[in-house]
Amino acid sequence: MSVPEHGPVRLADYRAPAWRVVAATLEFDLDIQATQVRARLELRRTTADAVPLRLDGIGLQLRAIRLDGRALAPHEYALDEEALQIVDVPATAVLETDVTLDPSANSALSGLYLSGSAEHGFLLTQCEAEGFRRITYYPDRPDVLAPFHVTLRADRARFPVLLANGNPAGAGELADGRHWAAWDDPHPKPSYLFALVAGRLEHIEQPYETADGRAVTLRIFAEADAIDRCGYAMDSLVRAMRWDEREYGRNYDLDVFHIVATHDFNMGAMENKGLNIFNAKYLLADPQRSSDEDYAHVEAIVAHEYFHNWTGNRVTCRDWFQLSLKEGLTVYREQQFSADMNSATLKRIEDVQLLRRAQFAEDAGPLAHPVRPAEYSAIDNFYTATVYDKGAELVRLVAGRLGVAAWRRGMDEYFRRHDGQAATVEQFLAALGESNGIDLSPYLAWYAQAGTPELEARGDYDAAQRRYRLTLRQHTPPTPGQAHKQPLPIPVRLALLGADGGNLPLRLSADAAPASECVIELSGAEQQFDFVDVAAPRAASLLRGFSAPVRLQTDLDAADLAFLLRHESDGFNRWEAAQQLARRAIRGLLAGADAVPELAIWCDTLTWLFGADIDPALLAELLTPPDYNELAAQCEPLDPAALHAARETLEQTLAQRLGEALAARHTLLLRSESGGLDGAARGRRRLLNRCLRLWLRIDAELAPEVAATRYVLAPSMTERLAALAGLLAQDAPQAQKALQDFARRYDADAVTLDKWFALQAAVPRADTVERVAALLRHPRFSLRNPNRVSALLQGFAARNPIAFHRSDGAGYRLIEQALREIDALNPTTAARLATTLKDWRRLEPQRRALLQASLRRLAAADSSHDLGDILRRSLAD
Ligand code: B3K
Ligand code: ZN
Repeated sequence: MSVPEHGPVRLADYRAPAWRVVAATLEFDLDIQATQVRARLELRRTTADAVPLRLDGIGLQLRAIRLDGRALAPHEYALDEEALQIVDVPATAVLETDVTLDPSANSALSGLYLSGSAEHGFLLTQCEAEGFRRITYYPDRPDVLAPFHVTLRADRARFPVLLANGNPAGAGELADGRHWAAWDDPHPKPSYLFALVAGRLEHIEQPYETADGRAVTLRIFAEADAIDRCGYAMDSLVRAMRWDEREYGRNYDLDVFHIVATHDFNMGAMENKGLNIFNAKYLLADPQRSSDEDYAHVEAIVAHEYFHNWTGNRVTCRDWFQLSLKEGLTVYREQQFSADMNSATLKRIEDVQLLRRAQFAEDAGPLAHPVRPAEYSAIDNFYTATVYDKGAELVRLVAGRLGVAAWRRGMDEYFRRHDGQAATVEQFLAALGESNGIDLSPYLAWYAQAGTPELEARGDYDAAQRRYRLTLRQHTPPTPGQAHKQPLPIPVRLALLGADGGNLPLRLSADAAPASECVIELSGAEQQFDFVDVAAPRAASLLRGFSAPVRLQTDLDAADLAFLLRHESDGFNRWEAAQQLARRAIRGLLAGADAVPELAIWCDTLTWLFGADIDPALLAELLTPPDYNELAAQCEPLDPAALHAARETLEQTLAQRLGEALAARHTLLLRSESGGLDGAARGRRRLLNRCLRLWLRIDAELAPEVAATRYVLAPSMTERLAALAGLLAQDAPQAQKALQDFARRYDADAVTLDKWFALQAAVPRADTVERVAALLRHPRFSLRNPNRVSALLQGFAARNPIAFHRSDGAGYRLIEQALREIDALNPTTAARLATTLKDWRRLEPQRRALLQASLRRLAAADSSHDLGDILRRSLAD
């Protein structure tokens, strides 16, 4: 394995930049194979003493270099693979460089690259975190902020559209069929927010007036075959802009806001100032080709990137250790927005599902790290569920501690203090706390400590005293590099339910006003809370709304949980009661118990609820046991086949218990199904498809016939996918025909064809390994395209325990082989795929040895810095 050229980067080593960029002027002569970049940087030294000027730069061919107008001789500067250094530079200076680069050879998709073919594709950039240094020599760090003036020149016929950040600042014709366009971004920004796009693109546009009166033109650009699918993204953008004005008083700050869609992108989207770039799968939507989930993603991600304009761009991060300052906060803002636009309960359930299956799993394995890590070796590997999703939970803790009005006051103060700056987590907490006279510094410990706290709760009722005593205890298991953990402030939102299911009035002291719900905060390792003058509770409902990202263990028995499942008015905790019952049932099955009472109680209670008047979308979630990956993170030793089988037993038993009611409900819901996109229609469809999935388990005759018909007649992609996935999961005879039809229908549409690859990778059969191996050679498959790799290989490794964990190790070897090839093309994609191998240690001995051997072979070979970092940390003791 190639050793990193230098040791890890440490937060403790942070030093303010010695050189600032007062203004950056860039000129691009764009060409697919040979683009020339001329940079003119006005530099100012920040230190009293002379310090060499060091600029980052990777893979650039330096053609010319001038300091204050004078060409430098080779002995006056030093160049290595990563940097340009000039020792003798006056305290203010102008540096000009000319470099050449080849976008068509950039398969890593970082820096300036080509999307699509050389003949028809277009040029674009991705700079976060450290891509800008692949475009020109620059102090490529987030705390160097500068206004940018950018001129793009290119052949007009080949590149009719020329875009960069900021406002348009002129355009015109040049000789030889070339043209130019200039862009001015007046808002000082770090280089990671730089972007340009050039090519043949269509657009849609819409005028928008901000609450503070600025006229803005909103445009979405896409290639011709996709431009008619951008309308929903535009509507989502307008909703997000209005919402940010209303909820946070934030207005947009340029004359144009542009979004561009590409099929070749390493992640979901990128918030470049005024020029967001999107992975097409999170921007394009139409009723025939997009599922309800796709629509939700488009709305959420368009909003997320837009919200970054203030949380990320106007206030950016001092260094990459502070990444969660922008990401956790922006995820939280997006969660609030999506909750407001849709069902708040459902959104919370989905967010917690994701947190548990991705972040809790990360916290429980070798890649665990704090929301603000103390060191990193490859920063691209820290765009994780911990930084994003646990980071959002921490913002939620703080927002909850403050309450609605104080949160808004605190955020106003944060923007007032730090607009135009690169800030830290400490500054964020200080602004929020000081504007409200509250010390929020205890929450900083959450940012520094990895691992998921375990919270134990015990309730005791003293009838004579009418006192309910809640004892809370916390403990966080060790994580790599952090053996000892400290107690954290854990807010617990709770209610006590009486025998009739209603909330009992609660108070902690006799002179307090009683409330139906309250929040207590555990700050030490153990604490008792006495609720006084309270009637005997039937059950305590703790951690309502998931008020802290912890694993809760209560003294409730299965009957108590069933009671909560029937009566709890907090939708989230109602769902949580079902999850807890299911988790206990699975534990019982895995332990080989003869009788598993929780399984029967779970089924009985859900059957009762199935006939009750309950929101269809919530009911669909109640009927779904916890995700395999969430459960796996709790099992050691883990036998993937046994865990999968236990989860199957739950679904099968539930389906049998519901029996004919499934077909009846399915028929009823199908009658009202017409592909509508409103929330109610989406909720009904969720239940409709859940019913089909369960019904297919108990009826091998009629149910597959109905599914096959629904596949053909489906008015929406959600239905078509559900029918096909159900047929495939049951291995129904109709499945293959439908699969072939799907490929024919959507052959020309990359985003939808990805679903075809993903569906096959997810088929829970041992021979899916061979199927995936064959699909790797399919003419439509390419290891160069991150979406396709993710659909086929990430889907296989992360969501198909039966095939991936096949006991002969064939699944591991498949990923091992693919990783070698992907890493040579695109290290970011390889490193992400490699995280699916991290949990080898918790496996039962046979699989553990096989997976460890695959990891070791990979680690022994040459690999990229990014992949090497994941392998090294996964294998570390
Ligand atoms: N900020 C980008 C992610 C960049 C990832 C770089 N490896 C998208 C987002 O979080 O909005
Ligand atoms: Zn983000």
